[in-house]
Amino acid sequence: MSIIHKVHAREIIDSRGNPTLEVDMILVDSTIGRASVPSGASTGAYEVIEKRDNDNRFNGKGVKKAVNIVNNLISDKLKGLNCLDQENIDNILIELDGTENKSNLGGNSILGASLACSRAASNCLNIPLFEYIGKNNGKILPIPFMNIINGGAHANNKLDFQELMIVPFGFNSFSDSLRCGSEIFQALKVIFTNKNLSTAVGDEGGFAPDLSSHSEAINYIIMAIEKAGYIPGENVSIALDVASTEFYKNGTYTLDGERKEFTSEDLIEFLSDLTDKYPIISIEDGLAEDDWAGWKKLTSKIGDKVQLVGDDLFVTNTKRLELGIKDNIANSILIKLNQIGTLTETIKAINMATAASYTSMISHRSGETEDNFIADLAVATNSGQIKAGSLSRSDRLSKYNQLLRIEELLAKDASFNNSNLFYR
Ligand code: 2PG
Ligand code: MG
Repeated sequence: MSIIHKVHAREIIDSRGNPTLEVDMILVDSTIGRASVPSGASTGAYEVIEKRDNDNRFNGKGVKKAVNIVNNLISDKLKGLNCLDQENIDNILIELDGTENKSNLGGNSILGASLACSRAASNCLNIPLFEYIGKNNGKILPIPFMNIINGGAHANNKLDFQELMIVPFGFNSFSDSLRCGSEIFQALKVIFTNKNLSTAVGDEGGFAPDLSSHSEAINYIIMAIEKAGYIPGENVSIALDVASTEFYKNGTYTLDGERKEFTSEDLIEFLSDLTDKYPIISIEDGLAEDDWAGWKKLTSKIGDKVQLVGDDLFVTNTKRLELGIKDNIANSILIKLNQIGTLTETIKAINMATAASYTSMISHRSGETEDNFIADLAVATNSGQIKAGSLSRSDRLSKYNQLLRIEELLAKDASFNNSNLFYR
């Protein structure tokens, strides 16, 4: 029943109009598990490597080579194995690739097969994915971190910070929290319309108007929270993804939006001031992936009151996370399946974080598909936090909508427990 018959991939199109991989794992009893692979814009240097064609199709971004690898090499290797043994399948994929950064088969080929395997397993057992992955222990619906103003590499405005998020934490259920997010999003739209600011959206479905500074953007968010009838800092807080690696060069952070060049110390001061002024509970990639000394200072300065999330810094990699934990760097890890390439390694990173009292936030990529795998992953691992973009665009809402279904399914067993959101 749970024996793999074949693995089949195809090239599909992602939310930015670029090709990506969709993989079907077909079992001998004809059960199919399907998964697709997301793709980042502000990718960290230490992420696994995507296999792209680099030819004349799709500006070089085609994934026919990856399709071929899945349909031949990977399919041949996995045929006859049991899809219920996820760790074994993932280890075989890792060995078959044989490189540290998965550049041989490509992180996308490997991840597609790995995720399709867990879907095939849950379909074959006829249980929901979150129950299968979480071995029935996943009960916590995550707090959504919703990116309602997009900047950086995700929009063509002047904001250097990539994401300004609302965090509706003070609610009894995920659905109430989502409703709050939606109401704030609509309030912000009215505010921008009245100010003659653009309400066109960026890659993650958040507004992307031209604003003159980060403070101005945050002030608009606060206005929207209040206009929607909520209380900033009481039940809705603010989170940032600075994505600072994007504007870090030769030891200098250049923030066009602030018309200034910052040293590491200047940026720490700037971020620290923002957290004094505004109800900011979480800052992701406040400093660049290679600025470990800066990270150490930032953590000792505000790490006891603000969640400091390592994205490009840790790249869902236990080796980098382990170094960070030893060095007291950050206090939280962003979890992206395609940064590391298999489900097993992803779960290990979450477990390592939890064991060290670091929080974990399950994350989408800026290039997404309709696949809502991360919603199930967030509940399965009781991570308690998810970031899946704004309140528009179906590639973003597919994750939040899946969480509504899971909440309904878990019914009274579901908890929307924000106890791991220490920093507020
Ligand atoms: C990030 C992500 C997702 P990207 O930096 O956290 O929001 O962006 O997928 O472009 O790396
Ligand atoms: Mg990030």
